[in-house]
Amino acid sequence: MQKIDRALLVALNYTSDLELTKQSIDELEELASTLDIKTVDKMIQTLEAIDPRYFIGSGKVLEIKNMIDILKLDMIIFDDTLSASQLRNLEKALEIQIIDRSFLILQIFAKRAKTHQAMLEVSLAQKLYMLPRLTGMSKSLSRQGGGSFNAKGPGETKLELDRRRLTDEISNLRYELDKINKERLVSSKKRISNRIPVVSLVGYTNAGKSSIMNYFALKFGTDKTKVFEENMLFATLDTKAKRIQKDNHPPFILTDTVGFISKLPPELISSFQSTLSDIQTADLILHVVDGLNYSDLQINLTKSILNQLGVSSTPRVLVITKKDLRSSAPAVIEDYIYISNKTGEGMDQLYQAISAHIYSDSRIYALKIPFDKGSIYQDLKDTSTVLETKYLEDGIYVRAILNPVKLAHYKIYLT
Ligand SMILES: Nc1nc2c(ncn2[C@@H]2O[C@H](COP(=O)(O)OP(=O)(O)OP(=O)(O)O)[C@@H](O)[C@H]2O)c(=O)[nH]1
Ligand SMILES: [Mg+2]
Repeated sequence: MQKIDRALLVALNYTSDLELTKQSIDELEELASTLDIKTVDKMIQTLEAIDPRYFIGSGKVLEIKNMIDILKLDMIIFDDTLSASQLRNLEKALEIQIIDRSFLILQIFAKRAKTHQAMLEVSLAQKLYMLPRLTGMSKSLSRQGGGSFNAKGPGETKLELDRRRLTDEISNLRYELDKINKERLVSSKKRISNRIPVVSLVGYTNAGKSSIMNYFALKFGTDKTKVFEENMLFATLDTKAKRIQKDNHPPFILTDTVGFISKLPPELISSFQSTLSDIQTADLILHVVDGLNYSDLQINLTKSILNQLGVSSTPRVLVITKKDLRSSAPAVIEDYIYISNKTGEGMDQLYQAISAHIYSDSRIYALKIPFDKGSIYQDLKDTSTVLETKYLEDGIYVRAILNPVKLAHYKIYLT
C-alpha cells in the first residue's frame, strides 16, 4: 500500500485581502489531495512583503520546525512559487521536503497527460521549472521512489541531470513541439480554406467546458463520442475539435482545451503553446465560468491569460454553467448566458448567441443553380442555412442565408 504523505500548507497574505489568500490555500489543499497528499494543517502568515530568505518570516520557520514531529509531517507545501535560494534555505532549516504550488500543479499535469503531445508539453514545463532551481535543488524536487512523487514518464526528474543536459533536453522538446505545431497550422489552414468558423471553449479548470462540448456533440455533432469530463482539476489536457451543425444551420468547429488555475506556472503557458494556439485562431471565444464555485478572481484570471495569449480582440461570450445547482443567478456585472449542461437549460440561447456572433454578416439571398452544378447545392446545404429549395425547369432555386465569403463565391448564381 502506498504511504499517504502528510503535509502542512503555508500561504503568505501580503495582498491585504485575507479572503483571497484563504480561497487560494483551500484550492492548494484540493490540488494536494489530487496527488493523494493529506493536508494536516494550514497556516497563513500576514506580512507586508515576501521575506527573500525564507519566503515567510524566520520566526515562522522556527514555529514550523517545532510542528514537524508533532504533526508527523512529510512535507511543507507553499502556496506561491519559491525561488531557488528560498527552497534551499527552507530545506536546510527545516530538513524536510519543501514543495511549492507550481511544482504541485506540474505534478498533476504530469499525472494527467495521456497523449504524446501533452506528455511533451508537460515534460518541457517541468524542465523549464527545474532549470533555474538546479543549484538550489536537492532532495525535494528530485525525489525518486515512494511517496506521492513516485515519478514516472513525464514526471521524472533526475538528480543527476546537470544544467547542460537539461538545456539540451529543453531544446529537443521545443523542436518536437514545433513540429507538432507546424502540422497543426497546416490543418487549421485547411479549416480556414473550408471557411468553417472556430468557436473555442476556455476557462478555469472544472468550469464545465468539456461538458458543453459533449452536450453539443451529442445533439448536433458528426462525432458523438464523449470527451472526458469529470469533477476533478485538470480533467482535460489536450485539445479536441468537433464539428457541430444543427439542422438547417451553418456549421462551426467547437474546440475544447486545457483549463486554467490561479498562479498557473508560467512555464506551463509557454510549453502548452501549441495546445493553446487553437484559442488564438478562434473566431469566437466562449469564456466558461463555474456557476457553483465562481469568483471574480477566477473570471479575471481567465481574462488575464487570454490577454497574455494576445486574443483580447477576439469576440467573447461569457457562459455561466451549473444553473441546475443554484437557486439564484450569480451576481456578475457583465452580460452572460446562464446554462445547465445537465438539464439543457439555456443551451438554445447559447447556440443562438454563437450563430449570431460567427454569422453576423450573413443575409438571405436567392440563387438559381444549374442542374450540372449539383455539388454547389450540396455545399450550400453543408455550410449555410438553406431556407427553401424548388426544382425549376432550368435549375434549382434556393433561398439561403449566406455569409460574405459564400456570397462572393456564388455571386454569379444570384437571381
Ligand atoms: N450539475 C451540473 N454539473 C455540471 C455542469 N457542467 C459541468 N458539470 C460537472 O462539472 C464537472 C466538471 O466539468 P468538465 O466539463 O469536466 O469541466 P472542464 O471545464 O472541462 O474542466 P477541465 O477539463 O478540468 O478544465 C463534471 O463533473 C461535470 O459533470 C452543469 O451545468 N450542471
Ligand atoms: Mg475539460
